[in-house]
Amino acid sequence: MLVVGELINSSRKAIAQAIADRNQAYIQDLARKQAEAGADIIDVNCGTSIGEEEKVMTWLVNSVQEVVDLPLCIDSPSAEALAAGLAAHKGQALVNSITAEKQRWAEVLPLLQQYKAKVIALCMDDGGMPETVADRLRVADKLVPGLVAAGIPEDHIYLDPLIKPLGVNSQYGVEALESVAALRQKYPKVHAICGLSNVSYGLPERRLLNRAFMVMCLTRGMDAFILDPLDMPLMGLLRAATALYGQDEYCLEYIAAARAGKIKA
Ligand code: THG
Repeated sequence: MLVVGELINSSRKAIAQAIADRNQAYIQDLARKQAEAGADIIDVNCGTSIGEEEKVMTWLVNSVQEVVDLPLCIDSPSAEALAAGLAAHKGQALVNSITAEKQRWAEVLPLLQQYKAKVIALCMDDGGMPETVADRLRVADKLVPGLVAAGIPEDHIYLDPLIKPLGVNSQYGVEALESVAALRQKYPKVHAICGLSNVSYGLPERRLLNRAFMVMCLTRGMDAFILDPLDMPLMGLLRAATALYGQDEYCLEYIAAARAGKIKA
């Protein structure tokens, strides 16, 4: 199971403030805490730093990699910011994200090739957000063969079905789950990832929905999550569900996490 720690994201007020103040200690502390809690990759996002995204992304990448020995998930709607982040990054980055939109595809693909990066591929194209399972499969049928033809190995690709808020439509959860199953069946060597918290947007006690949804996604083949690794019940469930789903040989990861006090009933 791949855990991407989501907390260094400028849509969060504390991060927007830390970026504005260039508060490196705050960013670095949050990077360390997420790594300590079990994140495999740290997401860095400065989407709200309009006009200075390249500078801010470079600063974030350098600040985080100064204190944690992990690859980063370079998360930006701006291709220039992705390029700046990749140029500063040490090791193999995860680019967040490419889509089948003509412009996005043309801007991001060369970066993947230049930096041999892994990539999150969102199941969307110029037709907009996917509505149905069939929409997502149709877009994946452009994304996966297109990326493979461009030299990106299947196991460097993380398909994101794009999770929509359950509060908007009571079928959005089940639609996402069926999408994961369909994507993994059609492309078994390609990974599936999602941002967990989208599902609970606008509803009370969001963490309950996020936790339940994580377990359900996992049993349909999701093998990577963008989440809050400091949510201890969530990480406990993640390790338990991974072991129960047969993805943790001899329950070694589960046992190690319990021994280290990182998960707790
Ligand atoms: N797919 C991909 N990338 C993504 C997402 C996705 N990146 C962004 C997002 N979704 C996942 N990351 C976050 C980061 C932080 C928060 C939620 C998702 C977060 N939100 C607070 C909340 O919802 O309460 C915001 C409020 C605040 O703290 O200020 O913390 O789906 N590929």
